Parts: sequence; C-alpha cells; structure tokens
Amino acid sequence: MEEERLSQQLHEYALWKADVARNLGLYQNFLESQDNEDNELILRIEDIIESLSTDRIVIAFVAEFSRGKTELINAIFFADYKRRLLPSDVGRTTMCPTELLYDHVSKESYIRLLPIETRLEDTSIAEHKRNLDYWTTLPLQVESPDKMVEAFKEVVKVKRVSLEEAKRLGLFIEDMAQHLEQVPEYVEVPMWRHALISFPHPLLKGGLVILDTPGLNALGTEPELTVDMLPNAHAVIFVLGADTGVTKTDMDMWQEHVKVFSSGGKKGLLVALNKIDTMWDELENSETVASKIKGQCVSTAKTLGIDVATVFPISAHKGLLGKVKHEAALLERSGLPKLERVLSDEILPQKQRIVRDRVINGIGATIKMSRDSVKRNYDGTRQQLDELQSLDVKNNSMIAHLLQMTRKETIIYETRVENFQTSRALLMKHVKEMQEFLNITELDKHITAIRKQMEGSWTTGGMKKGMTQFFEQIRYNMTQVSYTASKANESMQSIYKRFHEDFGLVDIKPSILSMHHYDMRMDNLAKRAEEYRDSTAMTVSEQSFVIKKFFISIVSHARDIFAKAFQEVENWSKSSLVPIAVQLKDSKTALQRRIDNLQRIRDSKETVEGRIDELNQSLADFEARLKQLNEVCDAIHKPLSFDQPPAEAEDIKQQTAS
Ligand SMILES: Nc1nc2c(ncn2[C@@H]2O[C@H](COP(=O)(O)OP(=O)(O)OP(=O)(O)O)[C@@H](O)[C@H]2O)c(=O)[nH]1
Ligand SMILES: [Mg+2]
Repeated sequence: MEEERLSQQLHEYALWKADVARNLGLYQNFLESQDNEDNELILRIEDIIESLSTDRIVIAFVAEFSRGKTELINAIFFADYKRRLLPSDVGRTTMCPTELLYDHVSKESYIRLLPIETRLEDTSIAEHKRNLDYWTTLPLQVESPDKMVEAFKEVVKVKRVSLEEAKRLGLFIEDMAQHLEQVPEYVEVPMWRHALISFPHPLLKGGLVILDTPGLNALGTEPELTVDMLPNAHAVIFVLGADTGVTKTDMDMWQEHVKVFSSGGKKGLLVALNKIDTMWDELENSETVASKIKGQCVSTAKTLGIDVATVFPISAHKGLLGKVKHEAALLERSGLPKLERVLSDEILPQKQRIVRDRVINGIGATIKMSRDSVKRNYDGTRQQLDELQSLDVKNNSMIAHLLQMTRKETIIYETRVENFQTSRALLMKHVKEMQEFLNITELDKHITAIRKQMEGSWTTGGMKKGMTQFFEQIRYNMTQVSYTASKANESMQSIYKRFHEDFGLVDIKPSILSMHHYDMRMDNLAKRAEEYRDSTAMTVSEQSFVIKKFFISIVSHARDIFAKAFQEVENWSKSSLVPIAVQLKDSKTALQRRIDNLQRIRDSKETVEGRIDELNQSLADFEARLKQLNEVCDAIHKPLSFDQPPAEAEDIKQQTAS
C-alpha cells in the first residue's frame, strides 16, 4: 500500500540521517584528537548533528471549512486505526491549527492545547512552543483507539464569549454579522488557539508532521500560519470540494494565502479535488463519469491558474473506507493512491536532497580539507623517510647545508604569514561593517520606534506607513550588507590568489559569501506583509488588532533573518580562512620536523634507524586517519537511493539497511 511506501521511505530517510550523523560524530572525534582542536568547528558539527535529529517533514492541509481536510488526513495517514481518528463532520469542525507529530524528547503521548486568550498577548505560537507555561497538557492513551478518538474531541471545543470579548480576541467577523438581523450578544469562539498532538505512530516517529488547519478565515486571523507555518511546510495540500466547485471564498483563500507557496518555483503545492464520489452516478457508465471528473479538474486548474497535473481528483471518504474494509477497487477508484505516491516519490526525496545539500555545503569542504591535510602530512612524512634513507649520515657538511636551506625556507615562510595576517585584517574590517548593519540590538531599537509610532495611530493608514518605514530601513541595511559582501569577496579572492602564488599548494578556492538568500527571504516577507495588509479577506472587525498582531509576527521573522545573516557572515569569515590556516600550519610542522630530524642526526642524539622507525609509525597513523576521513567523506557525498539507476539504488538500500 502507498502509505506503507511512504512509511518505508521515511524509515530509510531516518536511517540515512542517522548514518550521516554517526559519520559526523567520527569526524568530531578526529578533530578532538588534533593538537589544537578547533572548538568552533566542533560546535558547528554539533549543530548539524542536532539539526539532523530534529529535522521534520511538514505536510500542511488548508482549505475552507468542510472541504474534507481532516477526512483526508484520516484517510492518508491513519486508516490503520480502522476508524475516523480525528474528528471530521459536517459544518465547521476543526477549530484550531493542529499539529500531529512525535515528540522525541517527551516520548509520552499527549494533546497539548494553547488557550485562545493567549491571542491577547504579543507572544507568538513559536515562542509558546518553547515555553510550556500556558499550555494545557492531556495524556493520550494510545493503546485504545476509542479513547484516542474521545480525547481528540477536546481539540474541537468552542466556548461562548461576549461580543466584546470576541472583538478583543480579534475573532468577531463583522461581515458575518451583516447577514444577521441583530448583532448577537454572545458568540462562539474556539476554545484553543493551537494544538499539538504527539503519539508514536510510525509515520510521525519517522519525522512526519501533519498540520491540519481550520477553515473559516483561520488564515486571516492567525497571521503566523501564513507568515511562518505554511511557507515552512514541505508540502501544502489545498483541498476543494467537487460538490461545491471553486467558490468565492475558496478563491479568496487561494489568491491571498495559498498560491504564494509556489512562488519562486517552489514545489510541493498540490490541489486535491475532494468528494468526487458525489459525481459517481450509478446510472451513467464509468467512462462518462471519468470524463466529467476530468473536465472538472481541467476547469479547476484553469480557475486557479495552475497545471492540471497538480490537481488530484480524490474521495477522501471512499479512500478511508476502501482502506478500512480492504476493498482495493474502491481505494483505487478514490484516487488516493496517486496523491500518496506524489508525497512519497516527490516531496520526500526533494526534502532529503535539501538536507543533504545543507550538510555538504555546511561541512563537506571542511571534511575534505581535513582529509587533504592528513594526506599532505602523510606525503611529507614519506618524503622525510626517503630523505633520511638516502642521507649520508657521516657527511656533516652536507647535513649543515641542508639545515641552513631549511632555516632559510622558514624565514620566507614567516614573512608570508605576516602578509597573510595583514590581508586578513582588511577582510575582518569588511566583516565587522556587515555585522554592524545586521546588529540585532540596533534592529530592536528600530522596531521599538516603529511600534510606538504604530500604536500612536490606530488607523489602517498609520499602520501601513509604519510597516513601509519598517521595511525601508531593513532593506537599506540588507543592500549595504550585499555591497560590503562583494568587497569582502574581493578581499578573500586576493588572499587566496596571493596564497597560491606564494605556496603553490593545492588549488583550493574560497567560498563566495552571498546574501541573496536573505534578500529573497526579506523580499518575500515584505511581499507577504503587503498582500496581507491589503487583502480583502481582512474582514475581522478590529482590523488594527490583526495588523498589530501581524506586525509582531513579521518582526520576529525579520529578526530571525538578521540573526541568521549575521551568523552566516561570521561562519563565512571563519571557515573560508580555515583551509589557508591549516595549510600554513602543515607547512610549518613539516619544516619544523625536517629541522628536528637533521639536528638530531647532526648531534648524534639519535640513530637514523630510530628516527626511521618513528616516521614509519607516524606514516601508519596518518594512513589510518586518512582511511577514516575518506569513509566520512564518502558517507556524506553518497548519492541518495532515488537519485540512482534501479540496480545501484537497490545496493544503497541494502547498505543503509545493514
Ligand atoms: N461525500 C464525501 N464527503 C466527504 C468526503 N470527505 C469529507 N467528506 C465530508 O465532508 C464533511 C467535512 O469534512 P471534514 O474533514 O470535517 O472537513 P474539514 O475541511 O476538515 O473542515 P473544517 O475542519 O471545518 O475546516 C464531513 O461530513 C465529511 O464526512 C468525501 O470524499 N466525500
Ligand atoms: Mg477539519
């Protein structure tokens, strides 16, 4: 079954991550065994290992209410419970964004709920996730599916609050009230703002996170969903109903919040045209029904402005039934397996490639550099051995001559090191400049000023002005950083050029510092801010409330971009010079060793044989290290199983399994 396939692929992905982490651990051991260990590098590896263990693949489901998001989740992922696990019903059911995951830290199964009142404060959901103070945690009894179903009902609870309270919470929708004859005194609002459900289902244990969202303007009222959770998901499934077609509210949601997911060519946005069983007509032949469904897919694709290949006609309901009752024909007809195949064969591999590239970009060059350094030491030792073996030990003047030559070389070496230090100082000046533009304390001052100004003017116009000014300043800073980055790159290039001329050593190239990624992220953030601010779906009465909330989530992302860009500049400045520093150190060690050898033999402090034995021992040590580093390099660069022709892929699978 497709869901087993997804499970199997997730399992293989988890094994792959564990293997990479194990190899990075070996590299860490290697670094720790070095004379002057590089603590920062060791910490960086620690971070990568940590990020591999916390890595998740997030699939989000968005749609208007009652399109069948929750039913679809039940059908794709939880049919093995032989029932409808998550509550799905006619009308509005899911009340708050719900994440299903496996918490590897807590390990206990739970439902964790964040009260709706937390909307009144400035704290984002992401911040709440780091601090459990406000959450209500309920245990989840996984051994009994009945009890689980019962427990999940808590998530969909609502409560009655006064109109004033609903307004304060930013949850009273003026537009809806317009249809009512009289404005109600009390309204129903969701009891919870966010839910986290953790239990040890194999898919969730494999790192899958499923995000179920409520319909009915949820995307409008909780900006963090549109600014953070959806853009960071690896796949977004937008669900439509074949019975309703693309309605105006479906279209608004698509235009304002969903289609942006695929901007910049990003893959992973899929459209499920659900409830096709409502078109199954016993009185028509199956070809006619199929062609009607096809026709609706084509018109849906046209309305949304997307390729028809990304529209999947499905019946979540029949798919779930087919799985529970083991009716293969019904399951096939539900169209579910096709959608599931895209998740396992496209979305997951794409994610794995990204993680693999991140590991290679983050540490690949450094590991290669260590390996090259060990290889240089190995070659140097071999050369010394040859020199010793061919040396006429009785010829003192010859030894004196060799010593003098080597000392001269040492002096030249030292001048070059001085030159290197001077160029390095210039480079560090540029780095400092960039970091001043990315300084978080300065950004915070700017944020406070804008915030004050926005709070002073509660009109939409004032809010807009504040937001524009906010982005003007940070974009100016980003432009300055990019400009200085190009100067820093030039400095780095010239350091390398000189280094190659002086040492004529292996042709290593410096990595280029690019701020493009952060510029793009900031542009996207500004774009989303603009779209959100001007959106017609901003139907909530207390508009300034929502904009203020939105500003807060925008700000936290801008801070995050600054912090990451700052760190990138820092890492670049350090790691780009490491290859040179390592080569310099290796050259120095080699020179020192030669002087040592010659002096000892000249002073007859040691027999040539003793020294040769010693060198042979070092040679064996270097050989063992080289072998280990080669293995680490291979493990990290190993092609992924789905990037291989079938026969090789099988081999890799077996290797990962063993
Ligand atoms: N006929 C038919 N009904 C379906 C199908 N999928 C879901 N439904 C029904 O549609 C209704 C809504 O389904 P839900 O899964 O609760 O929809 P939702 O999108 O999660 O809705 P909210 O949680 O309110 O946002 C339920 O009564 C489901 O049984 C389907 O494939 N065919
Ligand atoms: Mg639902």
